[in-house]
Amino acid sequence: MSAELNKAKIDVSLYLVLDPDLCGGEAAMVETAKIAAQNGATVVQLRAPNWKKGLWLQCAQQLKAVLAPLNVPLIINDHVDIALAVDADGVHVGQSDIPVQVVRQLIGPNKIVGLSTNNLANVEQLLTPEIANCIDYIGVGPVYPTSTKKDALPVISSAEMAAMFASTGSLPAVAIGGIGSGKIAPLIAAGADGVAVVSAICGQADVALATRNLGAELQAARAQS
Ligand code: TZP
Ligand code: MG
Repeated sequence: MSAELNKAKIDVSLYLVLDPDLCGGEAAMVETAKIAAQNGATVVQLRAPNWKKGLWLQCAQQLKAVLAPLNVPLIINDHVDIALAVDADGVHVGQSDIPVQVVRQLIGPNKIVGLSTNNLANVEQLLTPEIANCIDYIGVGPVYPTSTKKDALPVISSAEMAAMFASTGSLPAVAIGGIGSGKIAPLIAAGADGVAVVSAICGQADVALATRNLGAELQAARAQS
């Protein structure tokens, strides 16, 4: 499968990464995902680094039930077994997780595989056909300081970020880290295909409004660049 074909598999425009603590618990998190998906989020990832697998499975099932009717893909962070168990749309891994070739082998050709990158070398390593054909999009971050991920890597400089986006070819690239109101335009100008957010949606008093505002800012940034 070529990277060109992969491109159609996911719209990374407004990518919500869930955080159960920021959302205020599991039930509130599922509701947050639903409202965000109804108001413009184009993809939702379940990410819960501290959870036991039982809770992962239970919540992933609930998320699948609310997101599938809205045609918004559900991506599972790290855990291929959970993704397979609930027939999720894909898996997202980091540089030190299961290699993307193995994820692809396990999850099959039709699911979405995403990979986090933090520097130009990470992106350049993906450009061999063997690896590029295993992934459908990359995350690029952190692009701004964030307090949501305690072990976040160093913030990527504007110059390196632009070089990373320029190197991805047709592979969709979504920026992540510290993105909120007023922060989107420079990322789109630098070449990002979309923005991934946690705290700009999770825990917001009005999730629908927060999501719509981010979507409007994204559209405005695209119109300008
Ligand atoms: N990966 C890199 S930064 C980050 C993740 C999961 C957290 C982003 O959270 P926020 O609240 O959007 O800054
Ligand atoms: Mg990971």
